Amino acid sequence: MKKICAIFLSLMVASSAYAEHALQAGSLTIKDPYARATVVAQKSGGGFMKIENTGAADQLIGASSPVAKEMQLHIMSMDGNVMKMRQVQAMDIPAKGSLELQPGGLHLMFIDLKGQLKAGDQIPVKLKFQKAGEVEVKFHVKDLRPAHGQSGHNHAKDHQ
Ligand SMILES: [Cu+2]
Repeated sequence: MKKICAIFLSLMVASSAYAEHALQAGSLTIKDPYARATVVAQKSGGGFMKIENTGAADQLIGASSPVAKEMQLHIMSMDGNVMKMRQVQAMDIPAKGSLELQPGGLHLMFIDLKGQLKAGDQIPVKLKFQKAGEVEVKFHVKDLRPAHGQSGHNHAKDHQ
């Protein structure tokens, strides 16, 4: 009996840890948008999500949020041994495919944050798609440890 309880409990924990929120916009489903919590005085931060597409190809072309002066689309890649990021004008969402923004890869960048992003906060972000138009989603702020092996990458520092 004890064992069954333990299993049940671990299932509950697992399911709440993975509880996703999602938002539908036409043929696009925006899944689990979240932002990395920032430290005091940090002026920029990263935003991530997964976008699934059941229809024709679309593009993510911009984003804005009242918490930041500006938001940019960024891509991160290795240049030799150095992790670098640069701005891109659009991110492709293939027809009947998906686009994933995640630490170490494509991401949204909050530039000139007006305040600290604290774990548990929900921040409104307006996403702009080429075809689906503007969609407002809530990014959940999460306290993330530095991604494995990427301790050298520091958004705050990179953008100074
Ligand atoms: Cu960035």
